[in-house]
This record gives sequence, C-alpha cells and structure tokens, in this order.
Amino acid sequence: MATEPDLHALAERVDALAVERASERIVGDEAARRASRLRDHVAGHVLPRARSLDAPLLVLLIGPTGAGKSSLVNALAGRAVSQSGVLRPTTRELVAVVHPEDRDALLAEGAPLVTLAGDRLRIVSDEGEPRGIALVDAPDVDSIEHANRELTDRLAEAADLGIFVTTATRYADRVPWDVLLRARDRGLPLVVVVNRMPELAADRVAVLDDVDRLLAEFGIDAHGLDPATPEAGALQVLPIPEGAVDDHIDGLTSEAVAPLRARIDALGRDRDARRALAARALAGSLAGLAPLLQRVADDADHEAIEADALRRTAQNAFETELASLRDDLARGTFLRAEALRQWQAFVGADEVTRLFSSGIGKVRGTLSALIRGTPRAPVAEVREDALADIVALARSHAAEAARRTAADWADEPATRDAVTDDPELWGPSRRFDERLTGRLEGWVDSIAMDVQSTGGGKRRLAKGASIGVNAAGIGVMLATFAHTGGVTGAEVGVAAATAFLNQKLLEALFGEAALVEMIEGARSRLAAALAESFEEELGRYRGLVRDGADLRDLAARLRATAGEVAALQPAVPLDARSLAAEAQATPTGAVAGLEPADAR
Ligand SMILES: Nc1nc2c(ncn2[C@@H]2O[C@H](COP(=O)(O)OP(=O)(O)OP(=O)(O)O)[C@@H](O)[C@H]2O)c(=O)[nH]1
Ligand SMILES: [Mg+2]
Repeated sequence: MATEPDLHALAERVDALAVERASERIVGDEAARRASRLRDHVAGHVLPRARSLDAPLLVLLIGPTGAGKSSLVNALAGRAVSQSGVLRPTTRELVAVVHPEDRDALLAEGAPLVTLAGDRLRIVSDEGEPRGIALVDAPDVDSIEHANRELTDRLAEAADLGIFVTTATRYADRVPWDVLLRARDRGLPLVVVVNRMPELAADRVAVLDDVDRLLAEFGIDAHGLDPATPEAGALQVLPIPEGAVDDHIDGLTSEAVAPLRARIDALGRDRDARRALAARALAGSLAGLAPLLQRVADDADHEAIEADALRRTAQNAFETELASLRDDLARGTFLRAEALRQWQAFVGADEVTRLFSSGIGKVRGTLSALIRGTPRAPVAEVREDALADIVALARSHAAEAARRTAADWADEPATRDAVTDDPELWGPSRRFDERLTGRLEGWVDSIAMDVQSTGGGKRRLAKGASIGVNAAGIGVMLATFAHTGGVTGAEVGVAAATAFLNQKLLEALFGEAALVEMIEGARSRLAAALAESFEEELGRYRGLVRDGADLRDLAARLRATAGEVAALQPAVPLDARSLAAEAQATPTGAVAGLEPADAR
C-alpha cells in the first residue's frame, strides 16, 4: 500500500512531465488538447489534492450558456453575486463564492483556481457561506468565445464536484455532453440540475426519463453529492420548474434550490464529509490519470514517427541533390567556356607547351623562371569565374532540395504552417552564396598551400614564385573538375582540350603521382565544403520538427509514470463509504494513504 509521501512525490513527477509535454509545440489539435488537459488536471487537481484534502472543495457549475448557472449560484448565495442575464454569454470571468475564512486558502500559491484562472478570478466572500466550500460560477461550456470555453475546460480539470446545469429543452445538446464525458473520464463527482422544467407532469417525467437514459447510456454517475446513499433519495438530477425565478436576487427561487442548498450546507458542517468527497474526487482523478498519461504517451510516439519521416524526407532531398551536384562537378561541363578559353590560351601558349613537352627537368629553372618566360596566367579571372560557376551550380541543387522539402512538408500538419509562413524555406537560404563562396575561397587557398609544399618539397618549384604557385593552384583546381578521362565525341571541345593541356602542364610540373594525390585531396576537401553548406541548408528544416528520439524518450517516461499511477490504484479506496469510515476511524479524520503531508 502506498504511503502518502509516495503519492505526493509521484504527483510532483507527473506534474513535471505534464508541464514538459504541454510546453512543447504539439502536432494535432486533439493531441495538444490532451496535453493541456493533462497539465491542467495534474496542476489543478491531482497535485493540490495530493498535498491537502482540507483545502476548500471546488464545486463547479458547468453547462451551456443561458441554462441558469449564475441564477443558481445567486439562489444558493441568497443574493446577486454573479450577474445573470439575457445577453449571451453572460459570465466571462470566474466568480468563486466562499466563506471569508476560506478566502486565503483559495488564493494560496499553487491553489487550483489561481493556477488555472489567474486574473480572471473574482472572489466573493460572505459570512453566510458554508465552510470549506467554494462555489464556482464559470463561463458556458459551448461558448462561442474561445477563451471562455478554454477556461471552463481547465476548471473542469480542477473541480472536486461538478454541478451540471442544463434545461428541459437543451439537455441533449452535444457539446455539454462532451464535457460530461471528460468529467466522467477524469472521475469528477457530478450532480445534474435540469432548469426550466415543463409544467405538465407527463412532460416532466418524459424529460427526466430521457436525462436518466442519457446518463446511463454514457455511463455517467451523477450521485456526486450522495455517493453513500444512492437509493435513499440521493440527489442525482434536480429538476427546477419553469418560472422559479426571484428577481430580487437575480436568480432562481430559494425554494427551487432547497435540496441542493441543504446538501451543500451539510457538507459545510461536516469536515469529514468534505474530506471524504475530496478523497473520492482524488481517487477518481487518479483513476482517470493513468489512461490519460498513456494517451499522451501514444501521442508523443506518433509524433516521433512523423517527425522522423519528415526529417528523412528533407535529408533525402539534400543528399540526392548533393550527390547530383558532385556528378555535375566531376563532369566539369558547368565551367563557363570563357574561363576555360582563357586558361586554354595560357596552357596552350607555345612557351608553356614547349616547357612541358621537353620536360620540366630539362629546363632546370624555378617556377618563377618558368612563369617569366610565359604569358601571364589569368589566375584571378579564372578563379573568380570558376568559383562563381561552382556556387551557381550548387545553388541550383540546393534550391531543388529546398523546393522538394518544402513541397513535401507543406502537406504535413506538423510543418504546414512553418513552410507556408516562410517563403525562404522554398529556396536556398539568403546567405547561401556568401557562405559557400567563403568556403570555396578557403578551398582554393588550401590547394595553393598543397602546391607550395608539393612543389617546394619535391622540386623546389615554388621558391620565390608566388605567382607560379597560384597559377599552378588554379591548374590543380581546374583539374579536379575538368579531366580528359571519359570525355568523348561531341563533348570534346574547349573543356576537353583545356583539360588535356592543363593536365600535361601539371604532370610536367609535379609528376603524375604527386598530381593525382593533390587532385584527390582537393576533391575530397571540396566535397567536404559542399557537404557543410548543404548540411547548413538542411539544418533550417531540422529545427522545425522535434527530434524523434526526444519524443520517444518522453513517451517512455510518461508510460513509466502511468504504470506507477496505475499501481497506486488499489491503495486508493474508491468507495466513499470506506473513505468515510476510515476518516472517522482515524483521530485526525485522515484518510489512510491520502493523508496530506502538511496535516501531520
Ligand atoms: N422566463 C424564465 N427565465 C428563466 C427561468 N430560469 C432562468 N431564467 C432566465 O434565464 C437566464 C439564465 O441566465 P444565467 O443564469 O445568466 O445563465 P448562465 O448559465 O449563467 O449563462 P452564461 O453565464 O451565459 O453561461 C436569466 O435571465 C434567468 O432569469 C425560467 O424559469 N423562466
Ligand atoms: Mg452565467
């Protein structure tokens, strides 16, 4: 059997999990609703009740607009405390009617009403009110005003007893029953008031029979106030006749509400009965908690599957485009003819051709000697053009990956809003060119360094020949794309010719083996630079969906906690009679297993 510190500690852990889940951006309205429901339920009821069974009972009026909730509250209070009216919906704030001595408890830190309603809470205190009970008039449940509806939903998670107020003509409306079903699932004790009952006895019987039928059909037990004696005239449905209004108090007549008044007053006189009701509400809360935790865990798991699939879609798009970019680069056909022609003019010049055809060794000069006798190498021009061409080509592939990702994601609820709201996600990021150009400049510099060390170390070519190093670097850079292998037929044009001459020159300068090594190094560093840019692009999408692993981890923790809550069940007496008996048997009126820590 669980002891109450277990319960309290468990409630705090559930609370932390519920807050964690609800603070996420959740995909799907239903899942989001379940997450806030869980959070509100734990913060509004489970946790406060696990702390104390003596805090004022929250008796919440629930029902459609105009049913007479405020009129009922005024009748119970014996004066106009909450405005009733003909303008719908009338009640927009929360009115809690309490005995002055319960006011502080209602406003205490962590108390449910303050937690859930905040500044929309108005407290009316009155000496005539029963002790330990807060009667809470709330906005309607089918409110056209979203904020009202939301507030009522949240309050329904915090109540200890619900008084469902409806009318003889509206009791079958759908929306209030949705709220009642949730009340049933979360184990909220209920009472039903049917207002504006018809005058004819036969009609009254028909209405009440039909209400009973609906209650039975939905499995709703409305003996919220008299759980111990359902047979002995217990209050399940209280009918109130049409016309039973008292204009002086802006409410129903005291006579009409007398049976309810009597039961609430009796609760006010009997602390043990209040504790028993609070304990029963808590037991109901805990019974409904495990299934809700499971559902929320399921939601998180589904979301994880979807998040993983979305991320995979994006990753595939970028991987595919990156691979096809690499193919294009290897083919070398993307370089503009103008740059190639310039380079061809350089490498094809007589002086240069003579040099490499006779072999560099025979010249016995440094690279500077080589360069001195040759035409000026168009280093800056070719470098700039080639980089611009690579960037343009990469951008077109990144654009295609972005377009495909955005188009796929626009169809998914999890990402629809993000991609429709942000046109930038349909193309490469604004700084794509700038960032890739930076990387490519670093890449070209790295080739020049390679040339310097290879040439300087092996053949001392670089000595005092920085122009030569840069020119040779450009040659190696071009050789990473444009090469003779595999170029045939119609493709043999300026590209192939340039590639051929370039290759010959470089082989003469560095030797074949060293050249192959340099080119391979340059290729792999280029691949890395491009991959980094694509990764950066992909990162923009990754940030928009949650990490599946995180979600699965949360789901697992929710499930484990659901298991703990379910295991606690047998320890919580569900039957109010046994609770009441236990309460009387212990000197403090405590209920075993549910004794609040602060009461000892
Ligand atoms: N004619 C007539 N009017 C009634 C009767 N019972 C209640 N009313 C009126 O119906 C209206 C009910 O209004 P409220 O008590 O404000 O209803 P509510 O449920 O609080 O409505 P919201 O605050 O909008 O959710 C009031 O104007 C009452 O006077 C009745 O038997 N006959
Ligand atoms: Mg009202």
